[in-house]
Amino acid sequence: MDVKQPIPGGVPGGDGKDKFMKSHQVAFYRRQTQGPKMQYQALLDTLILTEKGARFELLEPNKQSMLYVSVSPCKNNTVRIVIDELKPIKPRYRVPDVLTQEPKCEMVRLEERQADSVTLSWTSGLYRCHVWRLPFRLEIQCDDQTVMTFNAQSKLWFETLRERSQEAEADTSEDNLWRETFRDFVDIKANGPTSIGADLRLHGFHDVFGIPEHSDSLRLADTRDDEPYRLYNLDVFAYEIHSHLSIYGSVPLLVAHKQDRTLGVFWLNASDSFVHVNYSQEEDGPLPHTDVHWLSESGVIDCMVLLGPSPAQMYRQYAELTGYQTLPPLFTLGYHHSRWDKDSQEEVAEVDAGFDRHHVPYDVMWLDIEHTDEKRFFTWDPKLFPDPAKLQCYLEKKNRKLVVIIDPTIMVDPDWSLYQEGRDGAHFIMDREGQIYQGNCWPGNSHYPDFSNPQTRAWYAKCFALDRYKGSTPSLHVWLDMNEPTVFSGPELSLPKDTVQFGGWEHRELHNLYGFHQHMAAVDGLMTRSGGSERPFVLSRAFFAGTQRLGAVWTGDNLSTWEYLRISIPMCLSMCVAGISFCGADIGGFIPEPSPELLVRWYQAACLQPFFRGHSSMNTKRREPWLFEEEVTKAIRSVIQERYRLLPYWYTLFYRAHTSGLPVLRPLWMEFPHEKIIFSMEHQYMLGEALMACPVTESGVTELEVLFPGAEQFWFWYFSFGMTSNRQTFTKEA
Ligand code: NBV
Repeated sequence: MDVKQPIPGGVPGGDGKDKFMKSHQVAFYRRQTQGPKMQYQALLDTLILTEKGARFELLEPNKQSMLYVSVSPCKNNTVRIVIDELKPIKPRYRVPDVLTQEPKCEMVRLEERQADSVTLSWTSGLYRCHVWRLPFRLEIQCDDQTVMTFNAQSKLWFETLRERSQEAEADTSEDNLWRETFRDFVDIKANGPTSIGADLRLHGFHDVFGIPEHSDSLRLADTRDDEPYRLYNLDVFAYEIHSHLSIYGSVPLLVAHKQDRTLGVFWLNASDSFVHVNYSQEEDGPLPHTDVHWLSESGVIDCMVLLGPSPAQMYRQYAELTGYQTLPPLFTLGYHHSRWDKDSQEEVAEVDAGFDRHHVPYDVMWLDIEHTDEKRFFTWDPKLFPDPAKLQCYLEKKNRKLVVIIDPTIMVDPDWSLYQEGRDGAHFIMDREGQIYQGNCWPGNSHYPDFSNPQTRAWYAKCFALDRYKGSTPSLHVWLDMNEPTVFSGPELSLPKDTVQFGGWEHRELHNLYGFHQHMAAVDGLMTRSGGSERPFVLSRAFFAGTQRLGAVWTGDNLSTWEYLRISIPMCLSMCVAGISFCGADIGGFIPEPSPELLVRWYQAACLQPFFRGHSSMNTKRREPWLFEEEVTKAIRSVIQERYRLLPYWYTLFYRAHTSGLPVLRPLWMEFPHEKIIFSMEHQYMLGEALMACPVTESGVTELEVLFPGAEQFWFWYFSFGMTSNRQTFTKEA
């Protein structure tokens, strides 16, 4: 591969891989998985009923640590389980800004009290909760059937805060609780060990999904002999395929499905987290189950169980907690043309004209980092873009928009007003010694705005105002990249966990919120810019639960191979399963060169994904649709035209997602919840309830066998409207 620029994560299969941690290299993961089993005991005598549900104490006899559990049945069939320290030496971090409102609780009744358990009920007795004393277990039952058991495997783990000890930093062993090293990086834990964990048994379920972002199958794999799924936003260029390591975004929502119920487990925690999935095996008995084990580096246990029972009810429950899909402006559902290159504004206008000349419809032109003045974001390269407003007006006359990239990094340049404002306004993240943290990224030495600070978000939002962002016009929209965030010089190419953010919290507590908070600020900025009259468009690489209410995401730096085309489908489906409908992958692969056949097949597949953008690295040949043989151009043109024909349908699906919470792309089980055979299918999927997609993702293939679910259903072939039989082969030429 010809790579002219330094590639931060290394090249695939190259030295990039060991830049990122495997679970066994992470101290809190080792402690929890290799440590002793904790025998927590529920002190049932302490049980009280409040307007927030039931509350009781927990004791771990050997450690004498006291915790409390609160169980809150909420309106809409959601049960929230919170576990925290009874008397912490200081408060533990609770994830802000993700829940759109405090869930409203139902009145709980104490149904029965026995020596070893209590039974609680709510909603006219349909749901019940049993709490067992020793070992502590918490079961949710519906109509006398157990749906979920919390702590079924006694994996509950809670490292309570302690005073800093003298031996803390002196000890350099691997087991030191206050200090951890990875490669040359030293992480000093100001609060010592703070990790938490818990297991949940999902009864009757044998298919679980969600917890993006991973480049893996739609149905989550059993991790018994494998890496757990990690949720820790990282910039992983050319990420490996079929891996459970983390990449750019995280949504801690796992969705389980069986014929008569869809259930969600929402683990509200923004620190480094792992998830183990174990499907029951034959020897475990006739009723299948799935054990899910969550482990997080810090915070509290805040776990919401969404009881469905239908997929639509489960998505309504999730949307009520974290927000509904934003309704994107219509133009954003059209085709986007992007390229990382050094084009001038004349050259950009020339590319735009090419689309018209070649009759390829498109709506949005994109500019990557080279458009800036030496990577000072919110500026323009004076030579390449002497009059950026002129370019935007030129595009706007054709009703087209411009999107520019904004990385979170602010170049350390004492002569630059934005830098001065950030520094003087105390808007940057600090290092553990109390100095402004300095890391290396595209601008060179950079500072990182602390978007967790509401004042910093307000300041950043103002940077998008038309009179402040020189050269911007109302038709300019935004692309947020590198917001995991990326630090070329940092551990795992990111911010050190011991840097310090708003309120004195260590970055480790809220790492996965960094991009989400920047996304919030940018959306707010564009909203304010239009006085609330226009819906903004902001694409972000990093994401978290709740991102669906802000904008779009994409799957980052993929490669131009058939495997990456194939994996783009389960990757997008998994995002949709986790509530983020506006997602897509770089068409053709970011790098290196797709063959013409791959490129055409990629357009065809991407046309059936929500965010439809061609993008490529500057280290590749240009890919404007007319730069290929006539038949390739023709095929690409016809796919893009097809997309525009379907635009009203896309827009309607987004409106539905916006009002009901149901994802736009749906695994087959969402539409055909009773047909077991299709539960793990990822190659065929539904676009809303009316279209089924089955793209070609292999070289040389022109025929596909398609399964038509729904015994009573009539299916029509989209291209001819002819009726189909139940299992049929279709021919689709490239
Ligand atoms: O800004 C340059 C690229 C961008 O084109 C790409 O889409 C992002 O995912 N960016 C990453 C930084 C460098 C990648 C090697």
